[in-house]
Amino acid sequence: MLAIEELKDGWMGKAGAKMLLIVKFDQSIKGDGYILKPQSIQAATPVGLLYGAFDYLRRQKVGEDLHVTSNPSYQRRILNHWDNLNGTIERGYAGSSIFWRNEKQAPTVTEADRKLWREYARANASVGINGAVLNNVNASPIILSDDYLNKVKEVADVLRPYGMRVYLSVNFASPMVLGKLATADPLAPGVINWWKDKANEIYKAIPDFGGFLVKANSEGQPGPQDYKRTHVDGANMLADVLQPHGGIVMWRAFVYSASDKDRAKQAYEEFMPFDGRFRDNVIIQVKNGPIDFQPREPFSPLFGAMKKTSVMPEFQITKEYLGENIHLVYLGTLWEEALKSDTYQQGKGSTVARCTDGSLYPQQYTAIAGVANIGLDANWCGSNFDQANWYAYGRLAWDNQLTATQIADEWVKLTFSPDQTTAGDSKWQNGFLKPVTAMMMKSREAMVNYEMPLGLHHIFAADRHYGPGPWYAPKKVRVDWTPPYYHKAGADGIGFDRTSKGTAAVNQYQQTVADEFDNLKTCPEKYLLWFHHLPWTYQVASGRTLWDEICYRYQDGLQSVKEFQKTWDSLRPFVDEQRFEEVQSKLQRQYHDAQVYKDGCLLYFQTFSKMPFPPGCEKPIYTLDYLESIDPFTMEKFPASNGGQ
Ligand code: BDP
Repeated sequence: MLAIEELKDGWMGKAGAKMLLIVKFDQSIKGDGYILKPQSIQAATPVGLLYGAFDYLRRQKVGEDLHVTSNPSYQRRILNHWDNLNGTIERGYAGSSIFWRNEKQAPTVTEADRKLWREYARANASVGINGAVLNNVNASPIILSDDYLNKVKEVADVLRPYGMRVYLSVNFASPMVLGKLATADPLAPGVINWWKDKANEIYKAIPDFGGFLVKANSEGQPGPQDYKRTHVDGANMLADVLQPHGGIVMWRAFVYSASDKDRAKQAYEEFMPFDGRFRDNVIIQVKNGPIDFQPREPFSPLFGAMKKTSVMPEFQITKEYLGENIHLVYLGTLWEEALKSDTYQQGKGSTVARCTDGSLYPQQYTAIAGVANIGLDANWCGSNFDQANWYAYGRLAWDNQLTATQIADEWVKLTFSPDQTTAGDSKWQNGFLKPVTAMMMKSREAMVNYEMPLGLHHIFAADRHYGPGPWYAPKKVRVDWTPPYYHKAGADGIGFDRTSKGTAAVNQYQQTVADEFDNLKTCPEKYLLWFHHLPWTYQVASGRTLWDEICYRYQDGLQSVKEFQKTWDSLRPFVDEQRFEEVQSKLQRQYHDAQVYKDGCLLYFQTFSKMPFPPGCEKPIYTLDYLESIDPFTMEKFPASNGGQ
């Protein structure tokens, strides 16, 4: 187990030679960065040495240059665990929580827990992740009770040697539930004192505690608005109590109300008026897209627009909307696309990455969050290929300029090549590495095509967010939780008009970007139906009608999964039987589901377009009646994922 302590006694590097480990500042080193040379690692901090040692090992194995200076893009590289205190995980597909289990009395800690947390911390340190929020954003106030804080301290003690800090999600009404106060009004002196005492108590036990993550006035969670106060009042109050201890508040911008207002516009409308009013130790945590972790979204207009407020991106590693632990979808490409999106807020090149890592706007703290996909499964993530997403998140959090291709290449080498020689062996490279990375690189686009191409979004059946449900619109469900609200399919066409003539969501972007999205001629086809409502006969770039193009995209997505199956089948000689079969059976299921998606969406949209399937688009094998009859909640044809193996 490589941890900071062990490095103190020296560390054996290449060919068993003792490495020179130097903790000394150098101008080229930033934060926990390091300088590698074949015989030495230099860092300004002990944890920097640890990261250097892991990078050294990685480079040795994948055969990369051992001369490098590497600095982190973000100071705080955090996992958000959506773990409930009863051990379940919101949107978790890899079994139960590694931190919590259903316990009637005070939560316990065993040696086995500590061992697992050490492995977890080590895996995180190996990719540079240095923080973990231990509980769900839909937070139980109980997390701040003495018993639970004792356990949080235990976790913090295990994670510390690996350079990781713990953070907690807090429930805004905690002073009422735990402290029995009559209010949680952030301006009430009693409430402020309650939080102060709580912060003192936490820092006494955990001196390097990272801070709070808050989901307030969102999806039924309590917040300052319950007392006619604002996000600024709430966030700054918590920031003030954490400030003397060096803690931060990550305040989420994921807010939208049950109204017929365009959901994509709401976070911007709610937060922009407060730009410049948050304390320096508040960071607004913004999901990459304006709605919710869809297979594809344009970037959130808040990036770069909040010029006087610290902002951090939130990615979702767990695949809530991308096939859970069943579909093979590599997210490196999605995050690279998000980070490289150009906001134009300070002219060309103002990418989301640069708007959040401190290089365009001064930020006292920089941070990035990924909603974890980790559980008690033997493979941690519920599927072999989902480990690649944990890995890719960590790598991008460390270096937001890396490419998805490079990360996939590294991961495949580190995960599947038996040794260094094999990684450099051309038979292995051509026979395994190339086809697998090609499949990973194509996988997200394939899913976009078979689920919701051309900018369509949120056409999932019910709250499970797995199967298709373009028709799903029960009267009792909030309209902005139903797919017809998003696709707006009708006799006149399909798509959400967010142009300047529609909801004008485009106007939340900087002018250059707003114009690009607003104009049909320049709007990237991948966002076409996100921003425009178009007739079925509209001619797209390929020269086809919109209807035909939609059909071909679904067909193409399905076809890609068939190819993934063929590719994987040909790789049997290179993989152990267990992993081979696990991936093979998941791909079979993915193909089945892609077929259901294609048939469900096309048959439903056809009831409006009234146009035939074009040549080359295979006829559906299911009927619309049958697909609509599947209970969207129990999802009998979409059984629960096999977490907890
Ligand atoms: C949505 C999830 C929900 C989360 C929410 C959030 O469906 O379970 O609680 O996001 O981010 O994607 O708070």
